[in-house]
Amino acid sequence: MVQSYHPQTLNEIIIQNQSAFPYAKGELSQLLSHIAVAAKIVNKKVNKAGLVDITGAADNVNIQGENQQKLDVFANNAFIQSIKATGILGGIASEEDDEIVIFDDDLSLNGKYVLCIDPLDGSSNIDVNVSVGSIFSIYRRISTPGTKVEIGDFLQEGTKQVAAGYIIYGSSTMLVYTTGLGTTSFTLDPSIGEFCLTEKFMESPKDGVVYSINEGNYVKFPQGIKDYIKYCQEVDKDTNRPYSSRYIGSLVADFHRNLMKGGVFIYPKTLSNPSGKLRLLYECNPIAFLAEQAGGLATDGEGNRILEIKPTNIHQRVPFVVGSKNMVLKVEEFMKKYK
Ligand code: P6P
Repeated sequence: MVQSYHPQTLNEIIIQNQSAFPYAKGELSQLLSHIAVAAKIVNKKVNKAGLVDITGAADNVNIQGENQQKLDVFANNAFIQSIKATGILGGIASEEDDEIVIFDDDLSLNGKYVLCIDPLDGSSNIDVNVSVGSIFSIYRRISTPGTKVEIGDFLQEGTKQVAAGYIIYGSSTMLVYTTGLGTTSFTLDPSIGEFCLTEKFMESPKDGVVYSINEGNYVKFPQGIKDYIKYCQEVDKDTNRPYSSRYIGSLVADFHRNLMKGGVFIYPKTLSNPSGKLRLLYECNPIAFLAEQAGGLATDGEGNRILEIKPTNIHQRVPFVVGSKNMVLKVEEFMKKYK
């Protein structure tokens, strides 16, 4: 008897869910499908990075003052071109573009959504073959359809996201997304070119034994963070301490491991960077949405829920504490002592 292989694909799951989505009428499903197409295009390049002349800097610098890696530029173009083709999106705020990218063709002017994206997060790891990722966040526009989207369409609180997700280009390529109905993961099956369902309604462990932070910045951390790191390193059999320190330097990879196994990721404010490093619109908000949908928490380390922060500019940075609920609460406990 020949076994039939029919995995549930991303498109099937999106369509199943779209009926539960108040105003999708298929547009959101199309948007997510086009994001998946762009992800497959990026995946193909990322997997060959060492073989073709695509690694290394693209000898220009982005607004963050960071060397744009060639794959950054390629990934940015891949997502913009693939998503613009849908005519559903009015524009994009990207880590790689100083200003919002407005689509002014007739179809896109009536687009109901806008996208915030980090097309290739952790790109400095590309040359050393460490997992990198793409992170996206989708909002309904609040400006009048039929006109060009405006900056206000992008500066909405994270609670207004209609969908968010990431692709992790690792030992396997996975897409993890949410539309507010739980966090769902898919794994790319290269033999059929489809993202196939891996896990529905992911539940992040409430506790974990991994803390992720760049301890190279230790001397610049707030005292509460220093105290928390020492807490993680103290011996306490009842609470499985000392914990393990795991830090890849690629947000998507660090977050994905902690989402699956439990753990807390911390990129706090420091003396030199009082707003931290990570960007609210296209790193912290989408990751926070996914974390909360999986039972986790995401704050700025000072009791403010990431998703409730009102953005003031598209490249705004915020301090970021995200992951297992009880571990985020413990970080907050230490930080509160010095509030
Ligand atoms: P640091 C990558 O540049 C990134 O934006 C995240 O992916 C990652 O978590 C963080 O920066 C790493 O920053 O300062 O520890 O190298």
